[in-house]
Amino acid sequence: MTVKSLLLAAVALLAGVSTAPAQSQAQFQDRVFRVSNGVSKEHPMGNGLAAMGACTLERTGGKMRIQPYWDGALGNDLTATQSVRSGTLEMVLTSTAPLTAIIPSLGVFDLPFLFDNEEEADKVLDGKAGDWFAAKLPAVGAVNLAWWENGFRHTTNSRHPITKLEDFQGVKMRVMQNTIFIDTFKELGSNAVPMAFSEIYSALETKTVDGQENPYNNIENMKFYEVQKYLTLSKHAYSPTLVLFSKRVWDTLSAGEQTVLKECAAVGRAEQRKVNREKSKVSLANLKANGMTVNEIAPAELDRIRGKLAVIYDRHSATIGKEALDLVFGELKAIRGK
Ligand code: TF8
Repeated sequence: MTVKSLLLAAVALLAGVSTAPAQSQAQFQDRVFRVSNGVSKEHPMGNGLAAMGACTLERTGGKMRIQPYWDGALGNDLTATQSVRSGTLEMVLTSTAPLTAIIPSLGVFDLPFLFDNEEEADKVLDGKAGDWFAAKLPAVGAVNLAWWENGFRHTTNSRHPITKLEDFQGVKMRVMQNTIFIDTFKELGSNAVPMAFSEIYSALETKTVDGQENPYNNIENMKFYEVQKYLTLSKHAYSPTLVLFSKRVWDTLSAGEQTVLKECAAVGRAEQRKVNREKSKVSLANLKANGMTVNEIAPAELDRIRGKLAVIYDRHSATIGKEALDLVFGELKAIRGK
């Protein structure tokens, strides 16, 4: 290199540094990403998407917009996921459970009483286990931008308070379209009816089913309290939420755009989880205020229920696969120290 070319390179470098914001924004195109949600806009998913959207706007000089659609307007968890996979929709927020027919290993998260608390879920999902599951998605046409949460699930019904194992007997329960959930409620003696989320309210109203199970925020958000009298704090499962982006669309984005989406999905995650947890307590109080009778299950009864459901782990371990099970249980062991 001559002295002159060295000087030129140095000047270019300096110029590059000083004009960095303008230059880096040149890598962003005007883009609108539609996001499908099964819930309505007051749900903490809305807070998460608002934070994510503000982040993408700010980072791209107003070029990349996140446009949420609510109340299943673009489909339910499963159908919107199919649209994302085929590239006709950019994004979906979905629970993992409806996707186990596509990725069976995700079924590990449906095992009853897997997580004890949110800290465990966060550590597993934000660590190497979460990364391992996310790495399964591109092969089926999706990129997971981050793990958000639907949350711990509880049981409602219109027949009677569920305080013991026998109370599940004969109750017609709507469950997610997922073999582990179907099997779990059958094992408890309920009549498990798989159904899309958007159909629950009218199924409860017409008594096609007696009950359903979902996090408090969803029970309030969907106004299930209008058609359900009893809420049992069963905390029997935790639903992670995938922030899925269409792989077909993803591959048309610049590396810079992809980075912004991933980083802003993490910003959204912090907000979504925070609000979800705060709002959860408020929702429980609101459900009571709206006339629901709320009961806990005594620890000894909960042990009986857990004992009865141990068989679910055995029956589904082959489908979930040893690698996924070892990974998640290994992480949980490390977290719990036993
Ligand atoms: C269910 C799920 C759904 C959520 C929601 C659409 O019961 O919990 O409520 O995935 O975000 O189907």
